[in-house]
Amino acid sequence: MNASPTQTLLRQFQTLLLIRSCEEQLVELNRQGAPDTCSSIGQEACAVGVIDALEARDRILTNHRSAAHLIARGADPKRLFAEVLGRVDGYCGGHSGTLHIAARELGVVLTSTIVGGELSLAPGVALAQKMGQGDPGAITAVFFGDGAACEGIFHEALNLAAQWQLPLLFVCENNQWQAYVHRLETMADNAITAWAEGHGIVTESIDGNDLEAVHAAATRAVAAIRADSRPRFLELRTYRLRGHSGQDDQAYVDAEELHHWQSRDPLRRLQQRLTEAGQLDPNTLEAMTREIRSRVEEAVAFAHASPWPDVAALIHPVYA
Ligand SMILES: Cc1ncc(C[n+]2csc(CCOP(=O)(O)OP(=O)(O)O)c2C)c(N)n1
Ligand SMILES: [Mg+2]
Repeated sequence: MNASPTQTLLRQFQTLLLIRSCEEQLVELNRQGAPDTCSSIGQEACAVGVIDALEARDRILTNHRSAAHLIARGADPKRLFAEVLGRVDGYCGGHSGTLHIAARELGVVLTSTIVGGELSLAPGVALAQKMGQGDPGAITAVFFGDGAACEGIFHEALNLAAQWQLPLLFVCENNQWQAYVHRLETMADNAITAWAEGHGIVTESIDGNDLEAVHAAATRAVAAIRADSRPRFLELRTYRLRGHSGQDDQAYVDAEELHHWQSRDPLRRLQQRLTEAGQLDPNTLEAMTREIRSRVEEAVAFAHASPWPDVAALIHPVYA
């Protein structure tokens, strides 16, 4: 039986909460000595809105803020945390840490910590699909940041995708920051979509903190790609509410700008919308939060209990 629109929205809200809770826990694990992570706190609606518009047959490439994309795709927090802690039960057997996770079973081909690395490989994955690899009609989605859009590889990827008519969805999470540099120091305000349109690609620029708007735009783009096997481009305007990585104190961030975006927090907005529509009451919210908290605690315990990889096996899946 198909889920009702309300059930779908509640499930999506729950995924936003799970992502937020997992990422806050990863920051805490880092504070306790685990490897550093780049969280996407404030950007969760981008991950859930787009990934919910994809199908299991589709492929995903992402960047250093991949935890949200992985969880939106159904990653098990236990295996995600085990990977971050370098344990055998992680998605890559503990070989990748936080910044390189690939998960074949989820169709996540790559997490690239080389900024723009995901853009260099995504046209190849989409070309393979076009040439008959994988399931018929499948497409590729590539997530990247506004900083990656300032690199030359961005234009190479757009050019090939347009010229070869690749089934590729470009998703730029424009979170206003490029590590410690504000994006307006490196690009004109509305440069991103103009650049993509210069390559002849149809674009949409969306409020990336509005889950329903992101999901609707992604659904339109995915349907269009499947119909004509041409790329589409989404710019999702959002904000990195936390620092670039784990323990960054954001001392360089303009307080007024941060407050402005905090008031547009995608979780609070969807919570308010559901509450006002009578679809979410405080008891349900509390039960959801409690369940997610215990899932995250179980995941931490699981990861800590998972064994370290055998040293002799460390070089096995290494090809270069
Ligand atoms: C090729 C390359 N240059 C520089 C870095 C260092 N670096 C890591 S993340 C980052 C910022 C990237 O900004 P953006 O693409 O907007 O992604 P965001 O971090 O905002 O999600 C930089 C410069 C890197 N990892 N790779
Ligand atoms: Mg950015």
